[in-house]
Amino acid sequence: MSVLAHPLRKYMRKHVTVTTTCPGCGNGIVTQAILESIDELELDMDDFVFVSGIGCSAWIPSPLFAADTLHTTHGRPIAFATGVKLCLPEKNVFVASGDGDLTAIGGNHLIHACRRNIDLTVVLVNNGIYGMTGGQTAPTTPRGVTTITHPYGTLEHTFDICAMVAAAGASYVARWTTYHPRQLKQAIKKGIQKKGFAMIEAVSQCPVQFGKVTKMGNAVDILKHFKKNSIPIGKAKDKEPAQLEGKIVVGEFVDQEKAELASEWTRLSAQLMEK
Ligand SMILES: Cc1ncc(C[n+]2csc(CCOP(=O)(O)OP(=O)(O)O)c2C)c(N)n1
Ligand code: SF4
Ligand SMILES: [Mg+2]
Repeated sequence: MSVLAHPLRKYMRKHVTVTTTCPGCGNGIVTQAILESIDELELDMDDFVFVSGIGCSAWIPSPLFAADTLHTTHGRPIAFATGVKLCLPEKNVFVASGDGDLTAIGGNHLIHACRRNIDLTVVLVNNGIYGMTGGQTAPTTPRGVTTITHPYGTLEHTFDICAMVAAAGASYVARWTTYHPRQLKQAIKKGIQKKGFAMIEAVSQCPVQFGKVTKMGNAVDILKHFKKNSIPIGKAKDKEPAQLEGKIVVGEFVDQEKAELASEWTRLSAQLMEK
């Protein structure tokens, strides 16, 4: 009996045959969206450097992707990616990591990369929790949810990551959920093609930790929740904040052209060398 190969298997390292991901985790859908984007854009994995931090979502590119991958320390993928992009400006430098990694311990790196408008593509997997370490409160955990670090319910408000990244100056900002894999893929394709800082927030399901603490149930239940509660940005614009409570506003928030750090840096270096 012949075994059919997955059409995206060619983008994965041959010796990697197991995954750390739990059954039903949204990371599989995000992985597929990233690899399909590269496939449809007909780009070469050799032209990419993938960078991730620490967390379940940080396992998306590493060790799976057959490319240069940097699995860095918690909160620091954007700092590493910034260094890579400035040294190798011709590369597509791609960060995939979690909401805790990129908005808690790594929050400052995120906003300053937006401000600098360095040409990185960031897929920020927002599962609303610290998944890998057992379900602690993240800056994205809905207020009132009981977690292992907030046994009486978290009193903290959550970040609107897209609003924060847009305000910090990113060139491209979009949000989709794992219920919207095609739109997610299209946004990732635009993010890769954008010359500037691009952040795509992928709202994703962690049935094991988030599903447990919110009592939202399994992966299918959480996907149904995404389906029911997502609202396109065009419709959300006419609503009052109270009407958007608990809703996930999806779509493109920013798509603009502006001066980009790595190319400005390259231009300045060449100019100084001539003197
Ligand atoms: C300096 C440091 N602090 C804390 C940790 C423990 N730690 C590892 S991953 C993680 C949170 C991961 O959450 P997130 O980025 O949302 O990823 P997920 O597992 O949910 O995909 C934490 C707190 C660490 N590895 N290093
Ligand atoms: S703990 Fe959650 S985020 Fe981590 S692999 Fe399992 S389902 Fe995914
Ligand atoms: Mg998380």
